[in-house]
Amino acid sequence: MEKTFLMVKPDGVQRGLIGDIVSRFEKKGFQLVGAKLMSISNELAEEHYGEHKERPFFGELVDFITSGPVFAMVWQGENVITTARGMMGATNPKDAALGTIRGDFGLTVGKNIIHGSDSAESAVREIGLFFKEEELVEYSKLMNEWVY
Ligand code: IDP
Repeated sequence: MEKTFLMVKPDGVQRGLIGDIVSRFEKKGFQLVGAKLMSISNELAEEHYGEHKERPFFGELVDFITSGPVFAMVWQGENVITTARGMMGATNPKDAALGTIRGDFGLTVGKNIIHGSDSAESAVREIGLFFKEEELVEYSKLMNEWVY
């Protein structure tokens, strides 16, 4: 089953949005297979956002993502990577549709509440960066027979 890495960023944690965000993915029918509240080191932040190293906002991005705890998660389900991106909304909350997480809760691109892997390759890479194999839980969920 497809898996993706999702993370409530420090602004979402501080604003008390973890519960709402988890609830949206649960209600959609996805299955949580790993989760933890954690601090991100500078080293991990630079690795995670490596593709943006040359961008002018890179320093700001690393400072922000290390500024407070994040809630890191792994979710699984059919098409979870693309569907979760849709549920998050556009990168800049001002362009994100209402009903999406960024559209409902955010105002600026620098504080856009949530991160989600953008491809199968990113999902594998990011899950590996944030979680050890033994932190992911394989279990069958009774709900699934009413989802699929
Ligand atoms: P994504 O998070 O929707 O995949 P990316 O383009 O991969 O978007 O950018 C990563 C993160 O970098 C964004 O979520 C946002 O927090 C931040 N970011 C993107 N563009 C800007 C900018 O112009 N200024 C400040 N932060 C930015």
